[in-house]
Amino acid sequence: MEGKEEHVPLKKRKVEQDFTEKDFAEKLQSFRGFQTVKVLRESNANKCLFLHGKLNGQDAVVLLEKSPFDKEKVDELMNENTSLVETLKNDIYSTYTAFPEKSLNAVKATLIHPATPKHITKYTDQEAFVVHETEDIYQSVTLPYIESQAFSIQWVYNILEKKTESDRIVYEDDSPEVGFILLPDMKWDRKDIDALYLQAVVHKHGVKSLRDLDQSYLPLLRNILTKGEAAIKNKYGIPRSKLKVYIHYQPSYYHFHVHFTHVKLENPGFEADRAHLLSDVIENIEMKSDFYQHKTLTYKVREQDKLYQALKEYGYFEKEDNKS
Ligand code: M7G
Repeated sequence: MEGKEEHVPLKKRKVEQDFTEKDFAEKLQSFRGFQTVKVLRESNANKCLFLHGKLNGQDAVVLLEKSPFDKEKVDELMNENTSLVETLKNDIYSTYTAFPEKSLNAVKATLIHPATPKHITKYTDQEAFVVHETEDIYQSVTLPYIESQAFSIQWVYNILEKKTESDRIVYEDDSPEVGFILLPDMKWDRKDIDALYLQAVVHKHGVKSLRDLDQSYLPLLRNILTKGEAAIKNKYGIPRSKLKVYIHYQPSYYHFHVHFTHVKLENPGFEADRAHLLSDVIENIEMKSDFYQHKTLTYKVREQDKLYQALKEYGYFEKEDNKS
């Protein structure tokens, strides 16, 4: 693999001794003196490489991400300055390795320095596990875990009480039973319409997740879907057919909320094993009121998630892996 070949010599390279603290304090001009300790994560799909290294004797984390193409610069890309090396030719098909000029070929680099052990863990690839959460596992492990955790959701209450982000509200239905606040998600820059990402946070307290939903919540769910979509069409001109409206299970916080994203947004949150389309959820409950109390729900946990620890202590993985 090309990427790997490029990075091996880095590890072997000798640290340059003439790099002083003063040089670093002034401005980092290159990675001269950077000594790679470990590749923390590599993703071909996301075209990124996260490294732990030493810089100036201290721990550093470097996040390297290949930049997306800029469609405004197509003319600069498609000319004689981009050299080609042919890698395959077959009839009318040919492939090349293309070398565009430097400015069109940038890599975004984020440096955390000095990095703490927490930073190193945060960017380390963690082992993932698939959980088939039955009704019984939910009652025995997940529910007690949710109830025992003091999740900090002050930021949610701040939104609902209009203490923060009130100037960003796109739409509000203030009914305590079926009402919600629709506002931009923190992940959205609020500029790129193709990356639109809004969140509906319900006024009603006590609805933890998908697991709690039954037919008594149908008015709430239908209200969010129809009024949320209408508000987005009204404000941004984006129709239903361009929107993904879904709920995460497991969510990262247990106050009921719904995600609205543009169909073009390839966000990692919309994973087949975590996103449940709101329209499907409504239909499932219409067919069977207690569908989500009984349904086995499948999702992924990572080894440093507290839920992973709780499942492990319960012996879930041992039983699961002995089934096959
Ligand atoms: P989730 O489905 O619980 O989990 O979504 P995820 O974070 O793994 O997707 C929570 C959503 O809340 C995420 O999309 C966050 O970006 C968003 N979010 C988190 N915080 C702390 C804030 C905040 O303070 N303001 C806003 N507007 N969104 C937030």
